Amino acid sequence: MSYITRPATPFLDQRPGTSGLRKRVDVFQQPGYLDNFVQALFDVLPDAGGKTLVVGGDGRYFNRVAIQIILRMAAAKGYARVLVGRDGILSTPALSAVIRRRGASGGIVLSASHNPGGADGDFGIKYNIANGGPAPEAVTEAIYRRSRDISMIHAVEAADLPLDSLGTHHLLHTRIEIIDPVADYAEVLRGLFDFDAIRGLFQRGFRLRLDTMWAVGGPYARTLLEGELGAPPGTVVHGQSLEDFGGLHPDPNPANAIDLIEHLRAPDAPDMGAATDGDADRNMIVGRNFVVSPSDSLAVLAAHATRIPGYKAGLAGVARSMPTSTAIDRVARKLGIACYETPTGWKYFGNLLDAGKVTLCGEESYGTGSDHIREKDGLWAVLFWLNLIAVTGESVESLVRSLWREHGRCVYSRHDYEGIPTDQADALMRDLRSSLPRWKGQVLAGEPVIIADDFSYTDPTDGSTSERQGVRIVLQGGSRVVFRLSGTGTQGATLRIYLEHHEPDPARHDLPAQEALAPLVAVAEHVARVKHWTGMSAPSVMT
Ligand code: VG1
Ligand code: CO
Repeated sequence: MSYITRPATPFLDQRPGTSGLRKRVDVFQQPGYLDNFVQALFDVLPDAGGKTLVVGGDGRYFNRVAIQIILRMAAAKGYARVLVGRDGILSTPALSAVIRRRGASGGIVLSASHNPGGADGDFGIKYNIANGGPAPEAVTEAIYRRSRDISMIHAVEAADLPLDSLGTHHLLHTRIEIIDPVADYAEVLRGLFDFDAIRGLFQRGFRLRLDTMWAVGGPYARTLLEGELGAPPGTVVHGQSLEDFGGLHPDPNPANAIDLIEHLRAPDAPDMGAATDGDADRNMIVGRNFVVSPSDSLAVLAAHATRIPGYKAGLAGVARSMPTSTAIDRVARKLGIACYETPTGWKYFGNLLDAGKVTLCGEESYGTGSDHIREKDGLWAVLFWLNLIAVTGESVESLVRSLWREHGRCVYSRHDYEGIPTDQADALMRDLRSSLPRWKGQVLAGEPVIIADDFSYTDPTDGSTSERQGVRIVLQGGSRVVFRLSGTGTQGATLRIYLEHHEPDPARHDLPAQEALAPLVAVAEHVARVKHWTGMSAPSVMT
């Protein structure tokens, strides 16, 4: 075994987006593409002597190839120890848990999360720092800058390591440990929830259907729910991790988890349904014939948190991404705690969590989490709901309806326009931004516009700022339309339009969301000329 150095030519498109670098698999398969990005990462990190790195992924196509490349490069970087999930598997929340519990200096997640997998799908890579959370923008930008002038790749020359059984190997001076991908994570969850209460729920015949969408959540859910919590076998469906996620789109929303929605609509529906995404950090919660909006889910969890052992001391504060509904703000006001509004992406929650300013946080995109790790966590959310149902005896639907009764309903929807030519999407945003001064004070949908701006965020802990994080049109009554371009897609651009309307009147809580939001859809079209710029007459996906 020896060190080798190879010349490299930069790829100029390696700027990480909302959550790491995501590209089509064939882009990652270009010789040197992954190596360059990893070298850029290692070049910006300090010396690795004596340090531990964690590596794992969601098991999608190219995961195993990527891990072998990374291990050979990590050895050249000089890590003392690299921890790898067996079979190269670590869900995003599990990786975060391993980093924190084992005192690692960071970790590499191989995942394109909710993006489709397989040879024709997407691949991705993300770096997490010592707190277990996604690297902040300053780090990802430094990696990008470095990637543009990479000239050398450093690796060791060695054969592939067997990843399929627990054990220890050496690559020159680096100790490679193949670890159980579930153990550390399971231990963290055991410390938060009342497992006896959840066990009792299943003993009383409670039925859950958890759809892990052929993705990495399966092994975690089976071990904990069917193994430890006594849920009957068959509770976890689509539980085998497949490299192509069965050809489906592992995004837990009503459009992609249609099979789950149908089961929860059936006459013999289970009591609760849930789904997790490609890397198991997202969750969708469904009651009998009742889909829970992610923003409402976050608010329900916050409202009842003190009934859960891990949160019985109360919440320090909460945080949501800007486009996420204000349901959580209303709960926070009642609890007398702070509610922070951050840009989209989990990386912005890390500092708030580290500083002890917030305990729970979430996003409208089916992401919820807490200070137990530094990533959103799909199975955590499912256990939180189960624990809540076990101690309150209420159903999913009644928990959400109580929230609405108390605070009004934040009717919410996201409209995505996918696959727009990038220059047209950019033109739409440019045009919209330049029109902003025009809207303030005008009456739209019968109400004056009180805010028309481009969201910018100053981190209260380190003062770093992030600008141009989404255009907001806010009406006097609090209704909002938000526009931003996705930072996780790999083909063309995706325009996301977020719509929120607060409805205090319980008699109107059952109006279909799209109907209640129609006036705001008209506002969106009026201010952004969506049809003109996208050439599309309707969104590709509405969630
Ligand atoms: C999307 C979501 C965002 C989420 C991100 C990563 O980003 O909107 O809320 O944090 O995906 O989630 P964007 O830029 O496409 O809107 V995951 O589970 O795909 O890592
Ligand atoms: Co994900």
